[in-house]
Amino acid sequence: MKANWDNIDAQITMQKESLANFFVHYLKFFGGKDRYSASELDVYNALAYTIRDHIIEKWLATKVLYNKSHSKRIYYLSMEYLLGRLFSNNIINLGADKEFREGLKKLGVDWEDYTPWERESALGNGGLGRLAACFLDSMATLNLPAIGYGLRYEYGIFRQDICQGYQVEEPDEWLKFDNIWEMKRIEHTVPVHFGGEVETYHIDGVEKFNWCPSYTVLGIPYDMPVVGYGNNIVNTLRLWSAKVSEEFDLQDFNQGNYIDAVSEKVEGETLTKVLYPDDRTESGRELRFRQQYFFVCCSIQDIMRKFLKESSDFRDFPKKAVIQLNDTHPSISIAELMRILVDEKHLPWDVAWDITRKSFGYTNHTILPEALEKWPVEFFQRHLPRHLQIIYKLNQHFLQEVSVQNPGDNDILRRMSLVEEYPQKKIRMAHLAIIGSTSVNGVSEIHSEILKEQVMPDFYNSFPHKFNNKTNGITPRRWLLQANPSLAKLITEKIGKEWITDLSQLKKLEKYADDKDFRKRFDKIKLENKKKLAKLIEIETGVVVEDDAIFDVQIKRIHEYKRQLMNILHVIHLYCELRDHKNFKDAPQRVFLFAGKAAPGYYMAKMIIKLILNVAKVINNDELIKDKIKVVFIPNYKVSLAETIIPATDISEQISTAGKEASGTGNMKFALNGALTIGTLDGANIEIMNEVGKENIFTFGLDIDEIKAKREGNYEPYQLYSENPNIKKVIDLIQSNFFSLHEPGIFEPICNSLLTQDQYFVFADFNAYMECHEKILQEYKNQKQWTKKAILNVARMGKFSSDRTINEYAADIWKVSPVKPKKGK
Ligand code: B1N
Repeated sequence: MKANWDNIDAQITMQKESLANFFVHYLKFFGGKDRYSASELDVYNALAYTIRDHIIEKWLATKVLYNKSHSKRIYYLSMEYLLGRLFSNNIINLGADKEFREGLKKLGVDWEDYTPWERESALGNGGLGRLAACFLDSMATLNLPAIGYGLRYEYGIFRQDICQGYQVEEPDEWLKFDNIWEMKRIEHTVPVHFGGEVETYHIDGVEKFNWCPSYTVLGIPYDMPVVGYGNNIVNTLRLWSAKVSEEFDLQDFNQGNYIDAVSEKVEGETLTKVLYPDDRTESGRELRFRQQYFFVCCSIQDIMRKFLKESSDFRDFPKKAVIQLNDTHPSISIAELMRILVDEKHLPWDVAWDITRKSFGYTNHTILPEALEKWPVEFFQRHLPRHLQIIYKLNQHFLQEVSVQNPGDNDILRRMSLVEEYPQKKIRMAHLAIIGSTSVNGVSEIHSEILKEQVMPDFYNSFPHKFNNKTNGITPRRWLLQANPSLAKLITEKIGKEWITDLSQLKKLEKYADDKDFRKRFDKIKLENKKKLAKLIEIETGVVVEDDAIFDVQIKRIHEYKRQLMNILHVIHLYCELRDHKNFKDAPQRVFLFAGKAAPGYYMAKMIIKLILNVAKVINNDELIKDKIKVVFIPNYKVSLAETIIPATDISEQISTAGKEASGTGNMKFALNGALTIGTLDGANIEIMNEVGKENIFTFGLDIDEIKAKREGNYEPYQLYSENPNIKKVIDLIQSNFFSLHEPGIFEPICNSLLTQDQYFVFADFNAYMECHEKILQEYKNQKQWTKKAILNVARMGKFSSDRTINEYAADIWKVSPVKPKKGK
C-alpha cells in the first residue's frame, strides 16, 4: 500500500492548548511514569521531548526549504562545540516560552524549575568551542544554509573538583542519561580507513595511487537541531561517533584471533571517547592526530554525498560548498579532499588543487607558538601514508612557485615549507591550511595584523589577498536574552525587541544613561543578579559574601598568558595594605572571583589555582580585615556558571599580556551585561574600547610594541622586584610561606619563574594594574557615574554580536546569502 504522505506530512501545530497533552503523553507513555513514580528528571525529559516535537517540525521544513533553494552550503568544521544547556535556549529561540508557560499552567508545571536537570553539553575547551556554538546560533538565526560538523565525544571537558586546594579531574559523563537533543542517523554511517600502504599503478601511462589501508573504523552521525531565533529555521549540527565495523571483526574472530579482534575494536572506539583538554599547551598525541583525521574523513564524505545529489561535475564543487576550518584542527581536510578528487574521482592534479583551494577558508585563533599544530611525519607514515605523499607533492609544487618568486633565497623556502626538518621532521598544519584556502582570517583587528606582520609575513607577502579579519562576536540570545532576562526585559520595554536580532539597536539606550529612573532600575537588576550569585557562591564554596559587594571577576581557562597570577598578586597587595593601614572606613566589600580549568598536564596553571585557593583561605578568615576583601574560586567553570556570574559582575578582568589573547569573547559578554572592563590593549579589548569610548573602560599596561621591545631588550624581572616595594612585599610574603604554612615551599616554582623569567611580564605591568584598580575604586564611589558608564557599555556593544561576525563571513568569504521562504508559503 502506498503511504499517503499528504496526511503524514500534515504538521502537528503546537498550540498552547495541546502542549499539556503532549507533555502528559511523554511522561506516561514514553517515560512510563505517573504521579507516584515520576522524578524531577522524568518531568524534565517529558518537557524536553515536548519541545523537541516542536523543533522537529521546523527542522524538516528547513531541510525542504534548503533543498529547494539549491543554494551553496556552508560547512563549519570544528573539533569543539561548547553548547551549554539547550532546553531554555531552544524554548526561547522558538519563541515558545510564553505558550509553554501558559500551556502547562493547569498542570502546575513551570518549565523553568526543571532546567538544572539537563546535562550540559561541554564538547570544548573554552573560547574557540564557545565561539563555534555562538556561530551556529547566528547562522541559523540569519537563515544561512549551514551545517556544523564535530565529534561526539563520550566525555566532554573534564569536571574540575578541588581537593585540598588542588585541581582534580573527573570524567564528564554527559551521555549517562538520554540525550534528548540528538538523533542517530545510522543510514549515513561512513567508513574511515587508517594505516597500510600505497600501491602505484598506471593507466594510459599516467601514474595512479591506490591506498590499501590496514584497518577501518565506522563514523556514525548524530544530529542535533540548531534553532534559529524567531525565524522557523532549524539547522543541523552533525557529530560523529566512532565504532568498529562488525564484518571487519568477524574476519579476525574466524581466524581465532579473538583477543586481537576485541582490542582492535576497543582501540577503534576510543577515537571519540574523550575531548583533548589541552587548550594551547603542547600535546602532540598520536590519538589526537587520528581523531582529527577521523573527524575530517567523515565530514568530507558527508559533504561529497550532499554535493553529488546536486551535481556530478566536481568543477561545480566550490559553487556548491564552502568549508570553514575552525583553526588547523581539521586542516587535514585539504589533503583529504585532494585524495578523493585525484585518487577516487580521477581528476587531474591541477584541477583538483584549483577546486580544493577555492573551497576552504581557514580561521586562525592563536599565535602562541606552542599551539601552532605540527604533526610528526612518522604519524602520517603510520596512519595516513597517502596523505603524506599528497602533502609532499603539494609542498614540492608550492616551493617551486616560491623559488620562482624569490630566486636564490633558500631561507624563504625553509621558512615557508610545509615540512619542518629540525629537530624532528614535522608537517606544519597552518602552512597547509594557508596554501589550501581562499581566505585566512584572524579573530580581532590586532590579531589579524600580528598574523600578517609577525607570524606569517612570508605568506602574507605571497598571498596578501587571502588575509582578512573577522572580529569575533557572541550571540545576544544566550548572553543577554537568556542569561539576563530582567535586563533584556527592561531594554525591550524601552527600545522594542529588534535588538535581539539587530544588536546595533542598543545604541538607542544611550539616552537613558542620563535618565535617573532608568539608572535606578538598571542598578536594581544588577543587585538582584548579585544576590543570585552570592547564593551560588555560598552553595559552591561556603564563602559568604555581601549582596552589594563589588564583584570583580576573572573567569576563563587558567593560563600564564591570561595572568590570573597578576590578579591574585594584586589581591595580596590589597590585603597587605588593609592589614598595614587598617583603613576600612565605609569602603564596600570587594569580592575577587575566579573560575577556570587548567590543562591536566599544565603544572604552572595548576599551581596558580592552588595559590588562589590558599590566598582565599587566609584572606577570607582573617578577622583583622573585617571582611573587606573576599576571594572566591568557584570550581568547575562551565557555560551555565558563566550565565549566572556575568550578569552579576561589576568589573571584568581582561588582563592578558598584550599580543597574546587573539580576541577573547568573555570580554564582550561582560560589557553587554553592564560590567566595566579592566583590560590590556590586547585582542578585542581594543575594539571594545573604540566602541564604548576610552572614558568607559579602564585600560592599562604595556602595548604590543612595548612588550616586543622588552622581550628583545634585556628584561630583568628581578630588578623590578628589588626596586618595587609593592611587588617585593607580595613575593616575600608568598615566599615566607604565609599562604602555605602546611606545605612550605610549594609556591617556589611560581616565584622563581616570575623572578628569573616572567615570560608574561607580570612585574612589568604590575604598577599600572595597581593604579588602574585604584582609579576604579575611586570611580565606583560615584554610583551615578558608574551606572552611566555601565549603561553606555551595554548601549555600544552592537558590533560584538556574532550576527555581525557571521554576516561578514557570509559576504566576504563564503559568498552565501540567506535562504528565506517565499512569501505566502
Ligand atoms: O579562541 C577564541 C579567542 O577569543 C581566544 O582569544 C583564543 O585564545 C581562543 C587548541 C585552542 N585559540 N586557540 C585555541 C583551543 C583548543 C585547542 O586544542 C587551541 N583557542 C583559542 C575564539 O577565537
